[in-house]
Amino acid sequence: MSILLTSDIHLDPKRLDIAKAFDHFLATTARECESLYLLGDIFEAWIGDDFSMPFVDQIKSALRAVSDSGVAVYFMHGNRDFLVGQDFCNDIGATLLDDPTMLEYGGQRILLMHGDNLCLEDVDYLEFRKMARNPAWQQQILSKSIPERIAIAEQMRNDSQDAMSTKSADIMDVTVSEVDRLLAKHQADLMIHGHTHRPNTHKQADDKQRIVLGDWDKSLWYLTLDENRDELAKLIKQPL
Ligand code: LP5
Ligand code: MN
Repeated sequence: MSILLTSDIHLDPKRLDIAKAFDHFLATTARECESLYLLGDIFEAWIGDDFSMPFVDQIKSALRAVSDSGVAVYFMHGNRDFLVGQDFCNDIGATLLDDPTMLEYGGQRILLMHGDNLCLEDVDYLEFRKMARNPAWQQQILSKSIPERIAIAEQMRNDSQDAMSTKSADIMDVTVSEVDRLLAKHQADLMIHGHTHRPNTHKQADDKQRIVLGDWDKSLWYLTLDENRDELAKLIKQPL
C-alpha cells in the first residue's frame, strides 16, 4: 500500500471550494493508502484546539473517519497552524510529528519537513518563528480569550503581508545549502517539504533529491510513495 503526503491546504471558511475538495479527497484517495502525512499549513490559521466552529468540526470528523478506517494519520505543524496541539490530534486520531521527521520507506531514507526552517535568508521570519514556537509564549497566547486571539492572528497576518511585500522571491525560497546540509546530516536520500508553494522536483548534492509539495489554491497537490512502482515518488496535481 502507498503513502500519501500533502501540505499547504490552507483550509479557510472563506474558501469552501478548497474545503469541499479536501473533504472529497479524505473520503476517496486518502482511504486507499496505509498512511496520510499532513505536512503543515493544513489550516489557514489555528488559534488553539479549544476554538471550535462548524467548519472546523466538519474537517475534524472527516479526518477522524480516515483514521477510523485504518489509515495512520500524521500531522506536522506549519507556520499557520503551529498552535495545533495534542487535543486536536487525539480528536482526529493522528500522531503529531516533529519537524523534521525521518520516514524509512521503499529502501529510502526520506526527510519530512514543513519547509519554513529551510529559508535561512528570511531572518525576520525566523525571529518570528522562534517566538511563536516558544512554549511559554504559546501558553500566554492560549490563555487569552478567543476574540483576543482572533485579533492577534489578524494582526499577524497583516504584519506578515506587509513584511512579505518588501521581501524578494529569493529570500522566501529555501536555502539550497541548508537542504544539502540536512540531507547529509540525516543521511537521507530524499527530502519532502511544502511551505514555499513552488511544487517541483530538485536534484540536490550527492545525487539526493528534494520534492516540494504544492498549495491547494487553484489545484490540489499531493505526493504518493509506492514501493511497488518503478518510480517511488509521484507528485500529483488535480483540478480543485
Ligand atoms: O504564511 P505566509 O506564507 O503568508 O508567510 C510566511 C511568513 N509569515 C508567517 C506569519 C503568519 O502568516 C502569521 C499568521 C499565523 C496565523 C495563526 C497564528 C495564530 C497564533 C496566535 C494567535 C492566537 O509565518 C513570512 C515569510 C513567508 O512565509 C515566506 O517564507 O516571509 O514571514 C513573515 O512575513 C514574518 C515577518 O517577517 C515578521 C513578523 C510579522 C508578525 C509579527 C507578529 C506581531 C504580533 C502582534 C501581536 C502580539
Ligand atoms: Mn507554510
